[in-house]
Amino acid sequence: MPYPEEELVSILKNGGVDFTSSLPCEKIKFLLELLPESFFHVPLTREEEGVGISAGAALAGKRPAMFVQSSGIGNMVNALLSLTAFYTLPLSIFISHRGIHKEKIAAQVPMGYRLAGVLKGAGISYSMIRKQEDFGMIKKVLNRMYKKNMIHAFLMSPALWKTADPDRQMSEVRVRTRQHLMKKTEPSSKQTRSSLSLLSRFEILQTMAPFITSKAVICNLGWPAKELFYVKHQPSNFYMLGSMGMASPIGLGISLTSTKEVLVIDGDGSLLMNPGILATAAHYAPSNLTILAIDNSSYGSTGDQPTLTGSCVDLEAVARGFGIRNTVKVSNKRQITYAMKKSHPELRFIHALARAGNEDVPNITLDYLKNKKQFQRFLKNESS
Ligand SMILES: Cc1ncc(C[n+]2csc(CCOP(=O)(O)OP(=O)(O)O)c2C)c(N)n1
Repeated sequence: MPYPEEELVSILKNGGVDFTSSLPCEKIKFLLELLPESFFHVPLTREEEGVGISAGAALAGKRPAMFVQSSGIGNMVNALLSLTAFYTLPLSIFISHRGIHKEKIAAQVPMGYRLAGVLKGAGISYSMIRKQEDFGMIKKVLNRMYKKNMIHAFLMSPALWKTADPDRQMSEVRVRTRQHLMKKTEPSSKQTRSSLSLLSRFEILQTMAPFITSKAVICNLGWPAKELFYVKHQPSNFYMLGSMGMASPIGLGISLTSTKEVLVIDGDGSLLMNPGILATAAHYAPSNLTILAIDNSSYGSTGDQPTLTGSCVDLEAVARGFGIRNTVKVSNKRQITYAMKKSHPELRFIHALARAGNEDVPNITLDYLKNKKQFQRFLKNESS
């Protein structure tokens, strides 16, 4: 009996899908690993860009399919309506439907529960795929929607996947995908990552921890938040649980309205999703703001799928290009300690190179509304 991911890929091939793009969700990590070797596949930096890329491919006669998390639909709706639907172009969207089945991340619930309503409101047809037997209808729907130039969404329940099966290690496929991406372009920094023995995200957080006391710390969603909570919880830490790409915007908002020293701990995947924030931050250049990007060249929280910082993007150069003048690249404990200790008379961007991998730490036990309250209390007490 093939894994459901393998069966789905074969249905898509038979259904004529010939162009794919994706932005990861942990629940479909095994499915995502099959895409590059089965189809032409574009790894995305933001779900919305996939709508545009798919529209271009459809104009050129392709049958595009996208693979995204339910949260990503929120990033796509305008382009879906004013581009794909407006020009009657075909697009199938395979959605990892979060927030509805044994969900552990509370922030997935609001979008997950409203997803069907959002699609309905947008006039986008959809099918619920709750079990492997529901795969039977996919081919028929694909035939119809590609023929009629429609958008159709497939809402795939997490109940479909056996992600917890310990025998499932597709790391060879992942390594091949990463090597394929790496080959496309030379790394942009002179010193290649492979020549450095890099720290993990967890080790970087441990190194930084003594220097974040009493700072307003905005921590990126997913594994970074869990690791920071474990390494050093303090009432001035704000842990994101959702809204990927919003860590630096939240930090900028606080730095513009508070006298507190603000530290954003962002990730490469999240910054690539919303890089424009670096331009906005550079424009205001608040001296009380530090954006620290822990760049592990991967979407570490969803299964280590490679991001483009492993191939063509140098985030420090991006920050400089957007106008942030005070930037530094760090890749070992000494450099991190020095950067954290140093006073900074202007906005700064610290680019911390890291190796991939998460530390096995427990979930955050602090309720998110309590976290908000503690954090607001800290911000209110301007003198502390
Ligand atoms: C709009 C949206 N798309 C996808 C996701 C799923 N997701 C959660 S965390 C994450 C990876 C973040 O990667 P990065 O910023 O590089 O941080 P890392 O986990 O590697 O530390 C992804 C893709 C999401 N939460 N929201």
